[in-house]
Amino acid sequence: DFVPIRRALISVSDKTGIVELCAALAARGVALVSTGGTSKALRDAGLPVDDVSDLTGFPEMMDGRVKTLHPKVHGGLLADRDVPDHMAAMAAHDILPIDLAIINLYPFAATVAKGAGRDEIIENIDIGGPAMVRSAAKNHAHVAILTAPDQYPALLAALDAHDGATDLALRKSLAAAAFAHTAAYDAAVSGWFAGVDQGETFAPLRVMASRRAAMLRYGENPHQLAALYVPTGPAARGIAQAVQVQGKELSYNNYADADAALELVSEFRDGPPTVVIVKHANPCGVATADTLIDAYKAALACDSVSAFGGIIAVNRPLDGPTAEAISGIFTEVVAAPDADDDARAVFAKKKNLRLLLTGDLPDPARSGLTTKIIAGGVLVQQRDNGRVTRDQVQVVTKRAPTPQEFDDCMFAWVVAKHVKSNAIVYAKDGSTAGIGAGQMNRLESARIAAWKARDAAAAAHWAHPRTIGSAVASDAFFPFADGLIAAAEAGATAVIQPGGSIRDADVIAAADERGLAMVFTGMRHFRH
Ligand code: 93A
Repeated sequence: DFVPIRRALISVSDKTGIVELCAALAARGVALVSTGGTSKALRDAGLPVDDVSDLTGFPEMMDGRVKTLHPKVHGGLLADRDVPDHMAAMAAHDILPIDLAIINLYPFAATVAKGAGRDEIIENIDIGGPAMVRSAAKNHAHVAILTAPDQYPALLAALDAHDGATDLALRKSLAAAAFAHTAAYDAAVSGWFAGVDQGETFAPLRVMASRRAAMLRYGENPHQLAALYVPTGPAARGIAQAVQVQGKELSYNNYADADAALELVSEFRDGPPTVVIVKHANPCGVATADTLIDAYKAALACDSVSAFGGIIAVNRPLDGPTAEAISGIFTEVVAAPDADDDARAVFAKKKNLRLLLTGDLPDPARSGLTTKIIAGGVLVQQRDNGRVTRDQVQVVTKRAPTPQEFDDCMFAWVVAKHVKSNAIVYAKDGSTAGIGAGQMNRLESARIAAWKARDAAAAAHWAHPRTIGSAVASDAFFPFADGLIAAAEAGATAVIQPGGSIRDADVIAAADERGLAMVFTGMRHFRH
């Protein structure tokens, strides 16, 4: 089961850690054979290395398209050392055994992601690399295959443990990772071919490679197994890439809710300090203010009952006072671009609270795909990066919104995009006043949101619910006037909605009768 490493073939595009690894191998007396750019990197570092072209007797040719596709390479990787016939073939053709292959592939996904032209993308389809990866992985009984820098330490540890040899269990797990790597690679290539003619970038599919999977404690419920898969492409940035600074292990639901919170707060990436509190994938309070702590207080006031055990995302580095305020109630997760020392010290006292640092917030307008598994298939769509600017909305009532109403309309509209349909969001002075989520009809969402606003007012000892004088957003058109009338009865004075119902005239008339100002966006934001 133990294979001493005598000769390694190295051909890597991502040269991270390669010099250090090869230095360690050379120190153990391993002979190094390598392709052009990799050879140069090793030689520049003062390591002894043979060129693959000396091994094959052929120069690297055709712009590198043909450099390792040769029996001396594949024979050395594929020969079954236990089969006399294979050994005889090696001897007859002067083929040297290769015990270790270190290969990573041309950066196809990154080339697509950076917006390269067709020719450059095609040149970045690696052929020789995957062939070697597959040869070595197939022959894992005798050959170890490394396909990612994060695997290098495990190899060196095995060599230390087994007197310069690899063990079968390691080689087998590396082979599994290797085939996952080539499968993901080919999926990215085929996705590009499938999408390119429609002018679509399917690179964001960045198919998941299983070596980047992490098992979670369990799924949505304890009887469900679950894992987090992280795309291997370089462009990925989201909650899955956040750095956890402290706290318990993140659960499946934590990830889902933190994602919802981060996606929503990112909409305010370039806006004033903003805080989002999420429960069960829906925001229960969102607010903007001059300071983060004021934004937190306003967001909390929207629905302080639901905020218990909430997931919070903010669009500014966390400061001590805000962290202190957040610590006032039980909070599961806080996601922030960064946190200062004071904030970290405050949270350090809350051992269970997970603090996630995201770095710069993701671009809310970025393209990408979202998927939903249905029985027997997968639905794939472009992510909802639709945005409406002020000059794109159309006033449809006699009265136009006041500047404050307009601000609140735009704010409520962005929040509504992140609330499960049917979504109704009341907002006043840059914070949500009531959120109605996930109801099967729009009227109920409007009523629930108003009812929650009344509860919030009672809890905070306000004279009136904050829906009085608010703007209300509806994620899709009002099919009847009843939903709008319910919002007016709750005290809303301005409305933002897509429009487009066959009964728009009724809805506009109901708004005019009550002196409401209403704007149409022409864009809907269903979220299921
Ligand atoms: O163009 S290829 O498909 N043809 C080959 O024969 C080949 N052999 C290795 N690409 C090939 N490679 C790839 O070159 C490897 O997968 C690796 O990504 C890259 C390393 O090239 P260099 O050592 O010149 O930097």
